[in-house]
Amino acid sequence: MSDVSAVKAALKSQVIETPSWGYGNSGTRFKVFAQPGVPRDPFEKMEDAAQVHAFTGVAPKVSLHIPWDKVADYAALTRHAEGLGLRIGAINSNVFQDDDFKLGSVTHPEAAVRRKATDHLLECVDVMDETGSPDLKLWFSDGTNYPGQDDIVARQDRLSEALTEVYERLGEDQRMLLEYKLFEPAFYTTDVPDWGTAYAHCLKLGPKAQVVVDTGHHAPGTNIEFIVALLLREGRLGAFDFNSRFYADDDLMVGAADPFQLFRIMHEVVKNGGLTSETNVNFMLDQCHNIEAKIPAVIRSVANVQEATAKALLVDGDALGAAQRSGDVLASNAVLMDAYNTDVRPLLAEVREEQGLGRDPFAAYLASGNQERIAAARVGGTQAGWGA
Ligand code: AOS
Ligand code: ZN
Ligand code: ZN
Repeated sequence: MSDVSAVKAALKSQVIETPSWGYGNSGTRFKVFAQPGVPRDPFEKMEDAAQVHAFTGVAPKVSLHIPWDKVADYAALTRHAEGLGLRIGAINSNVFQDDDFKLGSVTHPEAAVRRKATDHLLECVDVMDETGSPDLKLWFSDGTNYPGQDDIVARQDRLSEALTEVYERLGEDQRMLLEYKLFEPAFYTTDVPDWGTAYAHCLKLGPKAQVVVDTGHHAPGTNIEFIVALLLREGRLGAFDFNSRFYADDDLMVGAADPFQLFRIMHEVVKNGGLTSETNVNFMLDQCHNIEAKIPAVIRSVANVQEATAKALLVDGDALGAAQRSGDVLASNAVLMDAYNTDVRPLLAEVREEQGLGRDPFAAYLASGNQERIAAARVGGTQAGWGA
């Protein structure tokens, strides 16, 4: 796309969904470092998400995680979010923090445990009804640690049964987003380890089931943009869980470890129609800010996605197509690299100015005094955190 006004319009209409858990305390299994000013409940998490939206203009949606964001009155939480200019995004289920799920949740060998897990997923659909959320996001920690521990195919059958029951419960405008992850917490087999397994289940379920690509959930060296291109071609790319990784599921800020990979992913998204509202790809962040301040880290992440998107939008599609058709390997690669090497920060600064925002959302937030304000105001109570 070389028409600058079209590039700007595309950037203004992009929506990036932020995760409620990104605003809470988080850490590794070694230590959670508490930070001042962290939200004490889901209502305060909405206030922090609203700050990100206020300074970036492209983050009006927030993913919830049940039960971490369990409240007595979801209508009140939704009203609170709407009052702040937000809407509720994906509802993330949690079938990984209960003793009963030691050997699995929906794939557990015992029917009673599978029932409990499926009931939780159905409860998440109830929350969707109450909040107006369109997306049910499913991630299963299910798997085994030792060869012979359980029957691989029987576990797939149990998974399929549960997914079918939940799929049938979905309303007209609700969809199921199935996430895969190579390993962890299971170390030998994982029941949804890769896009192929997720895709096979989605195909069987029907058109309202789509795959989530969490960028941190692959083996090193995996060509993630190929997966993205293929899922888009099949109409089954439902969402991203953006983050970056150096080693495993690091959940670091998106674009921090490998901005070139993020660009390559966004190039496939742009080229294959993934930015359009018809395709309806949900651009979510799934990150934990263990040592850095949370709101500015989310702002930085949103800006990183915007920068990759802007570069992808600047790829000269005509020149690329011509070079590819003529078999000119170096010229086609050069077209892509020209876009990647463009400094898009001035363009994004203009876009923000046109939206009535500060040119640099990160600096504008730091200058706003909000960080000091919440640190002083949110004293007492229990700070919300990953897993709380
Ligand atoms: C876990 O590794 C996944 O990335 C899930 O998306 C998970 O539900 C999310 O990280 C919140 O815990
Ligand atoms: Zn994820
Ligand atoms: Zn993850």
